[in-house]
Amino acid sequence: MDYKNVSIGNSTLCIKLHVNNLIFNDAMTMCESEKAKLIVVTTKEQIADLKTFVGPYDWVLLGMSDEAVETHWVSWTGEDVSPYWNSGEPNNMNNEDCICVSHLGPGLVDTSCYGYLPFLCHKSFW
Ligand SMILES: [Ca+2]
Ligand SMILES: [Ca+2]
Repeated sequence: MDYKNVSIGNSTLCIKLHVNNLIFNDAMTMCESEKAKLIVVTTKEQIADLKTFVGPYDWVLLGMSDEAVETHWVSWTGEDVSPYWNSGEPNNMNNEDCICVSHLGPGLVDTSCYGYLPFLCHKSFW
């Protein structure tokens, strides 16, 4: 799969799903090698569209973390974010500091930054 323009929430984003699983830091490096970044989505509507796009792939990594300050979620640009979470999340189980979409519910879940997962790159003009 290559980059495609996909309707996500109110925007059209140029995105690509990688299914060669990587940990968070390596996923970001892979996106950067394609002049992209891990995607940042936070609203229920954006998340619903993203789930449709990833189809059967689950636990897909996004570009946000609370690694620097626990419970303070920021995007890779350093911007504060308030993601729409699944019920019971984020639960920081075993120190989960990254975020993925999961088909378990309508929102996002926190997950380990060291798990090997599929991930979504977003190409834009930064
Ligand atoms: Ca955490
Ligand atoms: Ca969690």
